[in-house]
Amino acid sequence: MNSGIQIDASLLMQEAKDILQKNWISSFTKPAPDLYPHQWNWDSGFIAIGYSHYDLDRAELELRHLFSGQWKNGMLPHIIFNPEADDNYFPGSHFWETWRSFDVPEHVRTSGISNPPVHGFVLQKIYQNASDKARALNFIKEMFPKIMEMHRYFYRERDPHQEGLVYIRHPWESGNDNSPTWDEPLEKIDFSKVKVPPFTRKDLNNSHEDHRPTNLDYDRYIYLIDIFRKGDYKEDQILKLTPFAVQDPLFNTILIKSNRALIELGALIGEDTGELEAWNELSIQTMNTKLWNPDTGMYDAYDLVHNQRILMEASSGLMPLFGSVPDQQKAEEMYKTLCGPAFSGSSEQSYYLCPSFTPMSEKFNAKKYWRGPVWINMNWMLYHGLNSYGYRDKAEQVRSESLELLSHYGFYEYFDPIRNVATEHNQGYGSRQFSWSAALCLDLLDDG
Ligand code: 2M8
Repeated sequence: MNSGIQIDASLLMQEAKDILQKNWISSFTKPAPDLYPHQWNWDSGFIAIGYSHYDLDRAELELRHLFSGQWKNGMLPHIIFNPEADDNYFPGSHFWETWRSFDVPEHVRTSGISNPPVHGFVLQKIYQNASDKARALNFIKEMFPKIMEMHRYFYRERDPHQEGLVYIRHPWESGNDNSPTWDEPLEKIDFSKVKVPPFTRKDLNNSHEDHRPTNLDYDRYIYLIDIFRKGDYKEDQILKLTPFAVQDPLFNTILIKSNRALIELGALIGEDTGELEAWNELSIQTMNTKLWNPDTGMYDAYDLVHNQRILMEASSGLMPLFGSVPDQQKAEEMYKTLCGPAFSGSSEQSYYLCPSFTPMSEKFNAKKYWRGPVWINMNWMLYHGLNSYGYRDKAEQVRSESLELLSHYGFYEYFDPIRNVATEHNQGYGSRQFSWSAALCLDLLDDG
């Protein structure tokens, strides 16, 4: 380990498996014991990667249960509700009024938005880790068409200019829910002119308010859901009504990475992959022409409603490394950004890699959710991205610091990036026993 910290890998592995077992409820895994009582879309993808190291059954069940909530138009919702816990989380299934859409599945309750499409590369990971390749191949055959339908949905319904970049229509779709990246478009909503339906938050029953979004953030989240309800979940209607439609470099990177994985898996099972190749060519090209920012050495986001770039100061602007989007020259610029003061700090103030938002910004908050803390899933993607461009030492630093955080402070949802504060505080933030921290720990340990 670069840090010189000794890690007991077998103990960590056992703890990680215990957490997944604790959060498992009959056919899927909750992200956390209390705060998140349902099945979450991208969480389950990362969780399945963890299971694939020791329990192929569970990995398969996790994805199967997730896709039982897929809509008829291909959309995979960000939450598949657990009917037994519907009262424990807001917004619960009824609030979404998804019955307004003809596309909802018959017997499964879901939310009405999606999440980063991790499932293509997750499926590939499951195949790579499986000892029973014949069985894993059958699972690829089962999942491939469902994942393809989801990708078709994104390129058909969320790419109005047919430029290969899909938009998110709610911050929760990004997975980086409370990132300051979304502030600019959200601040344009004038609440003296619009009405937010009444609601009561429940997240603060299970988490510290300093670590969670503000009430104003929730007003914005709920206002957007009301627009989806008014638009009957029809994408063209919603696009006319919504103040929020953003092309996010992380979301598009994940789509590209999954396209690439499906191209390789498709070859294994004899599927035609021409559609995937055409999508990827256009997506990569437009990421580089429309979102690349040579001044920052990162990829920006783009606000489609107000037709303007959003200057990226979040680590998601570095994630295109994970999707092999930049050429080597751009990758070198990104590497310098990562190693510079914005994300690595200085000798006086050093950070755990990688803060989710640059501590140099006044919007940085070391404790609050996606506004600064280190997240294990983001580190996992960064680790793989750096490795693929040959930045092996930096990749190893990201891997070892992630394991250091987990073994030192526990399997928290997120961590303070400022080293001396983290040490003093001696724990992480958000929920304890967080499933994707445990699952990806297993994968990072396996790469050691
Ligand atoms: C967080 O998001 C949910 C809403 O979907 C919440 O705050 O209640 C995010 O960290 C998201 O990325 C994650 O998928 C979810 C469950 O872990 O929690």
